[in-house]
Amino acid sequence: MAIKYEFIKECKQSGARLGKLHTPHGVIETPIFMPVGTQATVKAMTPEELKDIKAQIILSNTYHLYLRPGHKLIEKAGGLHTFMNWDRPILTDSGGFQVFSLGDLRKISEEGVEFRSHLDGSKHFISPEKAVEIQNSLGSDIMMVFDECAPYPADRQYVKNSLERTTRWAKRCKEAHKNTDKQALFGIIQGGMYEDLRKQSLEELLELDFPGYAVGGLSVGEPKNLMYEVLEYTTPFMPKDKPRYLMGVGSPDCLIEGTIRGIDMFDCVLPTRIGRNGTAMTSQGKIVIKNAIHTEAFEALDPECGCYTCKNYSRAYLRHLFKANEVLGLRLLTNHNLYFLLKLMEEVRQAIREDRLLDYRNDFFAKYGYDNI
Ligand code: PRF
Ligand code: ZN
Repeated sequence: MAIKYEFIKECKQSGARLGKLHTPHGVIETPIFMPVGTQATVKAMTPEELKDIKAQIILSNTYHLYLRPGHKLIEKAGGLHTFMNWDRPILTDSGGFQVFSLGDLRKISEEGVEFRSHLDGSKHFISPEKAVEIQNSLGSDIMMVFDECAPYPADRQYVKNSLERTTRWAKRCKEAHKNTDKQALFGIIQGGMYEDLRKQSLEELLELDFPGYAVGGLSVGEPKNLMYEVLEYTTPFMPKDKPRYLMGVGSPDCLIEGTIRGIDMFDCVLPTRIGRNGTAMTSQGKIVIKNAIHTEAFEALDPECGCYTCKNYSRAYLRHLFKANEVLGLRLLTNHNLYFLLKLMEEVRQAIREDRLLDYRNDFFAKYGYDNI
């Protein structure tokens, strides 16, 4: 077994879970936020900087690395950890979600997905077996099955067919996966916004006995309350002794609400993406650094933040960097946003430890503003 989930306790106030995930590259404290390093780099951050802000695990993408530089090259380099100089855990997404996002550029069949590269238009085919082969070459600690994420909205029959195919693909992924002692393969629950279909998906996947389960197909354009509802009727049936991962979700409110509903792992491009375009998440809500109001603001981005950016630079300086298109500006905002979310999750874990996560949530939203980003 590549990984082991150690359940520590449940928050008496909220039911949220505190745990530890043991992986071949170290232990992760859960609930956790995973910064996204799509192309074998968390944009604008060195691995040392990621360690300084206490990132415990990062996510990377099968689809992108397969197209460029190619998984065989990364295998030759000694695997993704060595290639990118990151010695902590890595989770790779299967490419399913990225390929399905290509729209007209792809064709789905039972065998797999044929698609054209977003880089040069060349033709490719990814099957469940291929997605596993690529992830085996990359050597990630946690691999994801090749799934189909249904769009929102989608009718029941479409979602049912799609989840049933996802189950068949999950089975093929499991059969193709040989490196089970070094790499854990997680199943992905689909089923859209239909309660019975979520249950069906989970039951089918449980029979395949994966070491961890993700909830996919959420944060695809549905209202947040609908996403919370889906979690409420899905997570109670997920195994208590295995990690639960909510894919592609990472706004502060969703991290807290997801944790309250029993999720252990999250990932999202949000903090890094908005950081690069000049938006900061702070304890008082979001700040758009280019706004004129910050021209002469010589105070920190977030007076309550202990990150490198907030300890050393003013809003006025950061605004200047963004106005002048200086690369340091986006490095500093990325650093701050990731620190902010990682710190938020540390506080969430502490609140679970002390059985006060609902109080923590209410205090957080009173200051941050609910649904602010
Ligand atoms: N499947 C996979 N990756 C994902 C998703 C999914 O459903 C989502 C949904 N928000 C994000 N990333 N494989
Ligand atoms: Zn900061």
